[in-house]
Amino acid sequence: MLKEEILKALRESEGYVSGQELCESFGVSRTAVWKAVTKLKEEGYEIDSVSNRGYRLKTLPDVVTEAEIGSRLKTAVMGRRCVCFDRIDSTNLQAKRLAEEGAPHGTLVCAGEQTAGRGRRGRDWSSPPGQAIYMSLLLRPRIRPERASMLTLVMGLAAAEACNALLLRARPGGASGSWEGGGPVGLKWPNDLVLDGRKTAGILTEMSAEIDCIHYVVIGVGINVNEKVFPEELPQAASLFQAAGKPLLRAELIALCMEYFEKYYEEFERTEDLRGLKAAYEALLVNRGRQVRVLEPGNEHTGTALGINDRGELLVELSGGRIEEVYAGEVSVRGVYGYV
Ligand code: BT5
Repeated sequence: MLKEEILKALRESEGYVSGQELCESFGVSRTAVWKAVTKLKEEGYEIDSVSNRGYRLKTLPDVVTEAEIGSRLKTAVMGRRCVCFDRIDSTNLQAKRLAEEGAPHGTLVCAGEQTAGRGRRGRDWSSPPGQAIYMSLLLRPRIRPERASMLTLVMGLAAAEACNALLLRARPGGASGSWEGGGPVGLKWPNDLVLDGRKTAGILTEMSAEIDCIHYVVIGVGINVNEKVFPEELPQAASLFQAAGKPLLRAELIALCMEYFEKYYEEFERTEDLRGLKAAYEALLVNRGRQVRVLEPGNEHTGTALGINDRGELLVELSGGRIEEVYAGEVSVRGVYGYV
């Protein structure tokens, strides 16, 4: 889309970009360029236009719009169709509505605020405006329904890697280095991203299926990005801002999530399990080597988390040495001393 291409060109250039240059690179008229720039201004971008010099982007606003995300995407499929809302009940609900209307594999729904953000099993997801990411990705995987829960882990890994990549860029010295031990954002099996022992993101995967065939899967991700403080009722929440010490651009993180997810999803599709991603997942698994409480209804017990198997089940060593495979659907896992 022209608007996205122009936004990208302006963002990537140091100074002014002439209207002529934009016309030539995209093979369009001056009027078309002018119209696209006007639309960008209407969306809140501050763009200087100076005759004889051209256009210049004055600031990089933290907006979650189709143009902002589209201009940053490097994927072939994931997020290529993208719909953004200032406010919606829940991006998962909206993605499901779009799915019922036939929206394609890879459709991404984002919102600036959710009025009915949801966690798992009817819990709430706190979704105030302007600071966090609320997004849902629609997939139409050709896999057996019982394998779909692994997609939560694929997204968890992708989102954690994306957060770590963004935090690396935010460090003095930028993205040239690398994190020791994977990065500050880890994974708490099965669906949380964790920073300093607190929850920085959660994932809710939902599915419409028949017994032997999936209609669609919606993977919802909520990431706390720029919150400086959290309300009292969320003592175990953390934001990426708290780690970076400065505000981050949500659209940049959304695009990174799509990029990592596309890569990992291809790997998952190849084997229809997690054998190719297990090592990367375990490298970020904060439960690893720790005592965990397995909250199985009617059978609470403790053990040591060892890692995951190819199906994404948590391997827990019990006191007698027996290794239990914990399936996410049945139980919750908590640290013995707290949330992790
Ligand atoms: C989750 O549930 O962690 C899944 C959250 C998924 C949210 C996304 S946002 C986009 C998409 N649209 C939706 O409507 N949902 C998805 P669960 O493991 O059940 O954790 C929920 C619990 O986390 C709550 O009971 C709170 O204790 C806590 N919580 C709620 N909001 C939080 C926040 N913003 N940050 C950290 N913790 C939070």
